[in-house]
Amino acid sequence: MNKEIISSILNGDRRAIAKALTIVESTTDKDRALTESLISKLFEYKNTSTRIIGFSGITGSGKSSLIEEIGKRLLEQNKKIAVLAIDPSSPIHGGSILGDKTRMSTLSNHPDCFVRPVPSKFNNGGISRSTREAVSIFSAAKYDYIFIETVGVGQTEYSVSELCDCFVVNLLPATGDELQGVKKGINELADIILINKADGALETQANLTVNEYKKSLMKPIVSTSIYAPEKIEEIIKLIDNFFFTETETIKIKRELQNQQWAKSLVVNDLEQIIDAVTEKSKIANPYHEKKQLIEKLKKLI
Ligand SMILES: Nc1nc2c(ncn2[C@@H]2O[C@H](COP(=O)(O)OP(=O)(O)O)[C@@H](O)[C@H]2O)c(=O)[nH]1
Ligand SMILES: [Mg+2]
Repeated sequence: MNKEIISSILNGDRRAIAKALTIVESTTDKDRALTESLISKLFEYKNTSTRIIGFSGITGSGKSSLIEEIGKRLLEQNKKIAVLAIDPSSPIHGGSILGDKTRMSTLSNHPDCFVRPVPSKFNNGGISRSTREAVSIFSAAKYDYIFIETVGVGQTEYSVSELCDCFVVNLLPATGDELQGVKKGINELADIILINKADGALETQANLTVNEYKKSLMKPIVSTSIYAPEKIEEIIKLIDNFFFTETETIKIKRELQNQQWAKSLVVNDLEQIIDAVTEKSKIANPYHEKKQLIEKLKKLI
């Protein structure tokens, strides 16, 4: 079965891709084993020219709308696009996963584009446990761009930046006091910063925000609006430019990300073994029994 699904994915077959995504999201033992053989094989076919772009910002800042506009132009360049839309706030706001799909209606209905809402129950700090695996599937299927849309809430930004080549942070025009400072973390992590909704009444404020942030941020920063095609073009140019000038940085980033990924796989497996060992033991004194548990573990590994 695996051989068949692998060749179908390599040929870009949508049904095979959907099936593989379901397998990697599943937590059953059987699917975990399948995931391992599937992804380790697909990894050999990883397309190094696939651009992985993290897109973070608060809910309602216009991430999905911007990805739709950027994506539409990339489709005109005959690119294949995948969007992994992860929204940890969806259980609270309800229907925001559906919202993502409607905001990206062109992309959702285009044969060269695959929009995958990631159910929030799989989220861990805004990042799905299986996001790396999903990226590997789209990369092997020769998608040119993979957008990972997440809600930026502190820790999430670190997690997304560990998955992508280029990290875009989407902010809104700031007012008064907010202009004074921008989170240090954003400056460190972002590769490109957007101030969105620079239209109508907010346009002046957006431009002021850009100028103010430029004083303290050393990253490309532009105001943008989904209603301004030239601004969307500008974002695409910034992304292109990033990939042309930062080739070496991206290479190093990917090596570190693979190390991190391998580490998390080991941690996951170890955790399962540790669970099995501790669950079977009657623990009277945790400190006393720690050594014995470690001995048992050593035998198992
Ligand atoms: N005025 C204006 N509204 C926008 C812009 N981008 C998005 N919106 C609106 O902001 C709302 C939230 O957009 P959405 O893309 O769902 O935000 P997300 O939660 O960050 O994905 C929607 O009503 C959009 O139509 C923009 O550039 N200008
Ligand atoms: Mg969205």
